[in-house]
Amino acid sequence: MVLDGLADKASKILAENWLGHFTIPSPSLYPHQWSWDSAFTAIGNTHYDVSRSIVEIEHLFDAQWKNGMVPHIVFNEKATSYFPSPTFYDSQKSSDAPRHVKTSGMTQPSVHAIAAYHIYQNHPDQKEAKEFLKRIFPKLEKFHEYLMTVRDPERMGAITVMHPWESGMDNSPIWDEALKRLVVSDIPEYQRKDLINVSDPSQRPDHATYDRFIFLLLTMKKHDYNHIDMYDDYPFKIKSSTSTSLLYASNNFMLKIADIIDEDKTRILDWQSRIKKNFDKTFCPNLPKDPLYYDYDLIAEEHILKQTVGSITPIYSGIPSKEHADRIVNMLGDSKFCGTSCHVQMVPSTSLHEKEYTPQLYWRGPVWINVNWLIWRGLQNYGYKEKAEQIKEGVIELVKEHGFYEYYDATTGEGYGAQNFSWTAALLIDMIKDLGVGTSS
Ligand code: 2M8
Repeated sequence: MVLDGLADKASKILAENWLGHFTIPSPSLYPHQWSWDSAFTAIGNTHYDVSRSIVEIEHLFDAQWKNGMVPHIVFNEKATSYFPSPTFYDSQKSSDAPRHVKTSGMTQPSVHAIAAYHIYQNHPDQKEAKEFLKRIFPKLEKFHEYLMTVRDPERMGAITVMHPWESGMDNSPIWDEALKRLVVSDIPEYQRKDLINVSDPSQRPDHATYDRFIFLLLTMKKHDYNHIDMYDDYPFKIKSSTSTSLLYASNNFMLKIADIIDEDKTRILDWQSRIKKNFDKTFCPNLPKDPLYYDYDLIAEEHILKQTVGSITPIYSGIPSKEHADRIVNMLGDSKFCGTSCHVQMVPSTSLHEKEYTPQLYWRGPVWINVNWLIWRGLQNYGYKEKAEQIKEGVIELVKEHGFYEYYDATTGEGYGAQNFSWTAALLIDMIKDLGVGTSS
């Protein structure tokens, strides 16, 4: 079948990007292990080589910090084609950082429990799968505890991202105002490598934005990556609806895992009630008029009213009531979310009606496969079969017609950014196989 052929092609890309202990997101642009990329890739690999999925997740968690943080990058010592380098980060200034491997000093969304559950479900040997769950469960719980404490000292049941890179949606207009507010100083000269390793550098973040990314990194470094000590005076603190709802979804998978391996669920249940109780209050300020979710800027003390894919992703978590989900799904029919006006009916990274919308620019318009995979599963969970199918068909069409790109122009379907991109390949496989594992509630 054509689709099986496409899935096989995707699995070859994953095999090519596999370095023995982890999968690089792409050969050119991203030569290290990235945290949420690894989880998405592990999900796809469960259909072809589940042992690779286990090695991938365990390699990432082998670099977990003593305080529980899972770093967003685990460096591949042999690779020199990415900036910021391990030396630039110098994250071992923190006594929490591991000593046997170099990592970045910040984190990314917690989607690894989702991957762990997929590994269990798709593993041919349940005994081996349970052994893996027993090894990984305490590490996952420690990571989630880190997020619920260090990244939520306010106890709002909402995760603070302290750098756009922590959101995974780096260049989204969500961060624009907060970045503009920064008083940037003392940045040494640095050489960006992303601009050399991509076919069209104008699709990457501009220099002023990159200076701000580096400034925030250096601010963390000045504080030895001690996010507790720096928190009060730190200049960029955003409560993220996507990071928070993904933690909630991951916790739901942790509850399933705890049942399988007979672990205590008390703490997880407590986190879940804290997140759920506050979620709409924190992230949905214009209910009942507007059902979309918006991040909250702790420093400006206001919501960031930009309509982006992050306004929709919480549908994956199962947090919205059915009635609320109905209203979100109705909005997906609107042209601003590519209801009818685009090449494929998938959710663009930024609404077509926002002034920042740019069809080719990194997280500011194009369609990304990972967030659409989350929305696809969320739609399935609520029973919106037809809309879910449109998204799946969109992913298949994009890959079939244009190749395995990092992101795609929503209006033309053209692929941009890195080629042979791992999570595009991995999540396409999962969508084609569609074993229905992604139900989080
Ligand atoms: C992009 O982020 C990195 C920084 O972490 C970069 O632009 O250099 C984002 O798309 C992020 O979500 C992703 O994890 C990473 C690797 O694919 O690339």
